[in-house]
Amino acid sequence: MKVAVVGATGLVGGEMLKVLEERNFPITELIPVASERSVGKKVTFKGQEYTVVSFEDAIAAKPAIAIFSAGGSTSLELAPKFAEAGIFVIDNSSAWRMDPTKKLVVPEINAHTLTKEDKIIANPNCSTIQMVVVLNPLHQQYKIKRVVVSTYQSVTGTGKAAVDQLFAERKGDDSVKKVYPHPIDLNVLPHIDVFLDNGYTKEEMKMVNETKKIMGDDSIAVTATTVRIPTIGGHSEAVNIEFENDFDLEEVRAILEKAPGVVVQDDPKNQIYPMPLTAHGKDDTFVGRIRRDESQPNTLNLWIVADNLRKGAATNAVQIAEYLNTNELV
Ligand code: A2P
Ligand code: 11C
Repeated sequence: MKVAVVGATGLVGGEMLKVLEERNFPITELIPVASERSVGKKVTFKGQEYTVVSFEDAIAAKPAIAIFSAGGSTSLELAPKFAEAGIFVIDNSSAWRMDPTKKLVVPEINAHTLTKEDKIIANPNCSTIQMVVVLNPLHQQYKIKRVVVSTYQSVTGTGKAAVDQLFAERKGDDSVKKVYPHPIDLNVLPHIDVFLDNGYTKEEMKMVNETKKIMGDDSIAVTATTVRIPTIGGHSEAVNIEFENDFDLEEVRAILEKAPGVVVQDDPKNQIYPMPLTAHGKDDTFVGRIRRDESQPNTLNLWIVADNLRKGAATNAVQIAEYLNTNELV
């Protein structure tokens, strides 16, 4: 199968190439695409060099699937052009996520809703994906009423320039472009994406709205505070979940141990709990610190960590491509 990766020179694009290779996706030809300024550059895939081409050349090469991670405005402009040419687009930007005509897919939860007609498929925001893979199996059993989440997010979520800013600050080098309004090293910014009129950030509202759409239940109340911290390994989340029904902690643990894509790391006596350092480079979502909220009934606290470039972006997108392939939709 011919596969185009649009944004192949970016942080998520690079991770897409690694994940496609590691999971042995059946690619016959890789078509890397980036902006005009990168056309002619080389990217490496399965030990072979591929030349970056323009989007026009990519469409002319007729890939079956194009995985996009090139920002919202590029996606708004280019995804329809690929789709009109009959190419399935799996888009990692926020451009199409809340469009009622587009599916917002986390394969463990709702890939079964996909059809051959879904030519543009939206990949959710990283902080949403890792939360819903844990919430969904618990929702099936106990019905979630309300979720209160606080995040601790990696600078890799902002892109290459942010990683450069963090390491430059650490070395005392003031010459790099600043992508954050304040220093990020030795600091914590309660600010991810732009502020909206309601006082929340766009990242916070993505967690609210995308969760309801993916889980197919508008009754789930979600409130979020999203925070950038100086780490690169992945996003962490402290999540407080209130259910309609009471739960048994051992049963919660058993449900999560069986949940697809979820790994339980919960042995506090031996200092075992999820961390960005240990989640880095992994495809799974890690959950620990599983405990009852003793301040009110039917309420659980837990801690979720995943590599935001992996399950939060590239891995989820490649899993959607795998679903299209194994279910003969493509
Ligand atoms: P380029 O490297 O040529 O700028 P990141 O978020 O890590 O900065 O990556 C963004 C990715 O999106 C890069 O691969 C970037 O290419 C790509 N990109 C940006 N604008 C366009 C565009 N108009 N068409 C195709 N790819 C684009
Ligand atoms: C961050 N969650 O960590 C963002 C990055 O909507 O896909 C991904 C933005 C998105 O900054």
